[in-house]
Amino acid sequence: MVKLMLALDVMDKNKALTMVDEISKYIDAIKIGYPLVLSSGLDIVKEIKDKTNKEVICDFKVADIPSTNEKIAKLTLNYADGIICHGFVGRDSVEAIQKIAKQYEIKTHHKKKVIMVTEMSHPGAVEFMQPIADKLAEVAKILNVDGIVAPSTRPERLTKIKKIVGNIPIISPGIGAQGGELNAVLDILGEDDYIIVGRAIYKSENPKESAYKYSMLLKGHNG
Ligand code: O7E
Repeated sequence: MVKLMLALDVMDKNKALTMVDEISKYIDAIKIGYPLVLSSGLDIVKEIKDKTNKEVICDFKVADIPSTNEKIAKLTLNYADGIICHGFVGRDSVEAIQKIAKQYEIKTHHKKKVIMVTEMSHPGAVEFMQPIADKLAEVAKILNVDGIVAPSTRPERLTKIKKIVGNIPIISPGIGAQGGELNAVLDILGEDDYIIVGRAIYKSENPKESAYKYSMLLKGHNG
């Protein structure tokens, strides 16, 4: 079954904690990015992990030289189950994060995922990212990363990128607020893949009901 990852981009710690209390039973994973960490501190990652016991992925879209990427990965993977990085900076930068992930896996006996962005979901991604996205997907395959990010806003590109990466799980944002059509995307994704939904849940009038609705649609589509 395609899984549901909540993009918890709220900028208030209490709101974030209340939100996950209410809806964590309807979601499979939680993505924490700069809006929440910069407003609440990195400790929020541990707090949410402890509270929900869900898969927690830090979306820091890491894009630096290998030695700086290593430092960011060390701080992040202490508590998070995974980290999202960019691939356009080159494979050595991604490998630096993979090295730290492996070390933490040995230390904690838990899987630590390294997820690489190929093509982003916003309109501007066609300018610079789309022309190199297939190549990035090929690199992701060679590096055998644990997941790649590809857009729900462009089903034809999602299809192409999925074909390139094969069995590497896809994590796909763009459903809801960005206009991506759930049914079109569910026809492409498989059981190891995720959709990311943010505003359509946390900004809706009733986040609990909205999360429940998405979880039912995913279940329904998968029979
Ligand atoms: O549009 P929303 O509110 O459903 O939120 C989508 C989330 O996915 C948000 O956190 C945004 O930063 C993220 N995202 C995209 O929207 N597009 C992308 O191409 C990539 C991401 C992302 O999360 O990258 C790492 C997975």
